[in-house]
Amino acid sequence: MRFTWIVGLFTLIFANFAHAADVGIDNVWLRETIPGSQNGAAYFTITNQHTETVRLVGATTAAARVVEVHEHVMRDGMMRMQQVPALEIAPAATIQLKPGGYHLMLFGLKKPLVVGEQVDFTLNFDNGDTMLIRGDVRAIK
Ligand SMILES: [Cu+2]
Repeated sequence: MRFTWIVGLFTLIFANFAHAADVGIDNVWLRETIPGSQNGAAYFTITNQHTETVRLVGATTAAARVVEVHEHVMRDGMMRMQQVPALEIAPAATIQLKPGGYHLMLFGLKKPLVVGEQVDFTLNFDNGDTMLIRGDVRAIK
């Protein structure tokens, strides 16, 4: 029982190290929660150091009920958000998730996000790889 748990832990750590060599994540942050809002957004910079295209298809966090990859698009003269089924990062490419662009959308926050807190996410890629990342909650400017 205990042995199994330890092997599982090592597998998890190894998987993350193995993946970290291929995908670089920098500057993970979230917006502090606007009073009354149940939703949030997370941003980071993702770099593909792999020789093949990497596709980010989703994420999970204990901090929210649902996480989706979103983009902003102009439609009928209005800026709107919509889900991106897969965020494609070409080999050697870097994509910045930022306000007004791509972001992780958090629906159904368990509690308001307060400046200085940290939030963990598991990123899910289309090949079944996962990656743990941690972000800081920052003030809205
Ligand atoms: Cu959104």
